[in-house]
Amino acid sequence: GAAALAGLMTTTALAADMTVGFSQIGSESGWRAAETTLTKQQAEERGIDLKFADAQQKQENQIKAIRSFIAQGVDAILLAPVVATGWDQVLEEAKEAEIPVVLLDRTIDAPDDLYLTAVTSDLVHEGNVAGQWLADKVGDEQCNVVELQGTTGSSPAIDRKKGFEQAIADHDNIKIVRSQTGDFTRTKGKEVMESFLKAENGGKDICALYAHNDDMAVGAIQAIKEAGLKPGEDILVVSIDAVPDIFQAMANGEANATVELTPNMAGPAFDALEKYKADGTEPPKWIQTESKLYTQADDPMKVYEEKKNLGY
Ligand code: GZL
Repeated sequence: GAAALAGLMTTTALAADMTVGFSQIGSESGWRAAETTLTKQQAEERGIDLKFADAQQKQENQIKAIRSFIAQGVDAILLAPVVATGWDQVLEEAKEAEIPVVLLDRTIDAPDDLYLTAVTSDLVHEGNVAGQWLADKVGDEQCNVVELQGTTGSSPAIDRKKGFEQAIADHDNIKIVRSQTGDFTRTKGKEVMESFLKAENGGKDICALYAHNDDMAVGAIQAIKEAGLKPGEDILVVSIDAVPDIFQAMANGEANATVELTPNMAGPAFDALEKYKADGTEPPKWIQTESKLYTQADDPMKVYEEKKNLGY
């Protein structure tokens, strides 16, 4: 009768109107901004009520946001964890409240019963692909590398460093001579690259830059040009993310290679959450996204145009 129909309607409406709290790191890079755009688009398309909180890259703000989502009684939480440690307490509180947490694009050092799943690329593999590209490029020539690390203590900074070092381990001619964090931003990437150039004979002793993301590489390219050197030639440039601007740089001959990271982490995350909510299916603890190497040989301006339609 009418009561049953009303009940059915309510259930259907409830399932469609999942409320999800999203604790986002900030907008430190073009990639992160695209991830936010796509997450909001996906929520809109799926009729998910998204509560968005930007932490300005501060863990304490992320913890506050998670506590607020718990107080609001959201159905699920998305967390892009700025660093890998310090989450156990607040994730225990979410577990107590029976609110599933899905990690986006970074992992954490915590028991895996504290989150439903992690949607990330293989961050070690990305570093590996970057290191392997450089090894293939320089052959047996001596190559002193400077490294711009991501945010200190974040899983991408730790894993991308590890992967790169693995790839160059048996190439004695390739050496990382300077390594410092540029916090994934253009500004800091430029600043730190300026100090590397000064410290390395005006950059003449630097063969290559490995940046943990394209934004730091783009900042560094500016610094290399201001030092009177040719990025992409005098100093090879390899980085990760595959944001549009790195393809512009490749087209200009100022960058050489990048490893693609998809900004669409929310699609797999929402799929897993909807299924979990509908029938309790537990997803695997890791949902891995694909990585792909792009070089100057891959028609950079065509890729630039394609990327422009992808939330960037
Ligand atoms: C990696 C992601 C990184 C991007 C950067 O999965 O966490 O954070 O590579 C962003 O652009 O700052």
